[in-house]
Order: sequence, then structure tokens, then C-alpha cells
Amino acid sequence: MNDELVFYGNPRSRAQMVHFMLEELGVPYRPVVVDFQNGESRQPDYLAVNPMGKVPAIVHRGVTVTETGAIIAYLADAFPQAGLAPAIDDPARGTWLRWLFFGAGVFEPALLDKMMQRPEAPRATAGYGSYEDALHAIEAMLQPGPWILGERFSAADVYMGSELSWAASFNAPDIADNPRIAAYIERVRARPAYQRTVSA
Ligand SMILES: N[C@@H](CCC(=O)N[C@@H](CS)C(=O)NCC(=O)O)C(=O)O
Repeated sequence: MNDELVFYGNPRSRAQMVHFMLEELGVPYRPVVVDFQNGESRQPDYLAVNPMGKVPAIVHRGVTVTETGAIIAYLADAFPQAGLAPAIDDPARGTWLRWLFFGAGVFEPALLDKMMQRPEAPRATAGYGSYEDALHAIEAMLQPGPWILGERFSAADVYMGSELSWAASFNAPDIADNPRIAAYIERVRARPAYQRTVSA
């Protein structure tokens, strides 16, 4: 089996979240920069990796994984020695999965609606409810803290922390001025692995 781990990304994209995860893991990987601003992600070579023409993507042991949340969860399980995924029989696994899926399925679409000033979809029909409800849920997620799993930092923090940090960098409403969320973002940004992704 070819154990190579190839990371397709671009520093100015969601790939930074996967970069953060790889730095937390401290495993070797081969970075490939995809210049999507110049159309490289829409060329046949890259569409063969990700038919969506989007970064990030990884290829590990010959298998392609796309979607930031899925890549982060996959890597946490593939490298259990880093301790970023609760074991399959650990009850904390439920909380861990919950917030990984929440990041992709609730927070991101709600954030996009807000940032694009789209008219709100009916709260009961939209699977992601509303931006305000998502932020309330995130506040609850951070109690008691300091991390999603309490004292234990995990891949769920890599993803949710990155998404919140990303939202803050776009001045998304009610993030920087929410003391609990802002303090969490600061804790995430202070991690040496995160720092390496911004100074790279
Ligand atoms: N659902 C995907 C979204 C990935 C995404 O939208 N990536 C953007 C950069 S942040 C991209 O590759 N854009 C280039 C394009 O669509 O051509 C994920 O979570 O990984």
C-alpha cells in the first residue's frame, strides 16, 4: 500500500483548516498548491481528484477525500496516535461527530446567507435554521470549555475553531463581540500548529 499523503490546497482558502489539522498531527505530507484563482482547479487533472473543482482535497493510501470536515475527521481517525478523535466506543465520539457535522451542515450555510445578505430561508424548513440559532448553539457548545470536549482538544476544535476564526476574519456579525466565542477563537489561534499555517 502506498502510504503517501498528498494535500491539495491553497493558502487563501478553506484548505488552511486542513493545513492546521496536518500540523496538529505532525505527519509527513506532500503539499500541492492549486491555483484556483487562475482556473487550475477546473483543469481535467484536478477535476479527476475533485469533480467539484474545489480545494481542499487529500489522497491518502490511494483514496481521495474531499470536503474539509470529512478530511479533518478522516485524518483524526487515520492517525489515532495524535489523540484528536475519541475512540469509536468512547461516548465523547457523539459530541465530536455532532460538531464536525454542525460546522459543515449548519454553521457554514448559515454564515454564507448572512454574509451574502440573502433573505433568510424559513427557519423550520432550512436544515440550518438561522445564523442566530447557530450562534446560540455554538455558545452552548463552548460550555464548560475550554474546548468542545471540555479539557480535551480534538479535531472538532480544528474544524469549528477554524470556521469561527474564518468568520471573524470576514467580520461576520456577532462573533468578535461575543466574549465566549471570541475567547475560543483566540485559544484556537494561539495553538502553535495554527500559527504555523498563518506564517507559512
Ligand atoms: N464544501 C467544500 C467547499 C470548498 C470550497 O468552496 N473551496 C473553495 C476555496 S475556499 C474553492 O476551491 N474554490 C475554487 C472554485 O470553486 O473554483 C469544503 O468544505 O471543503
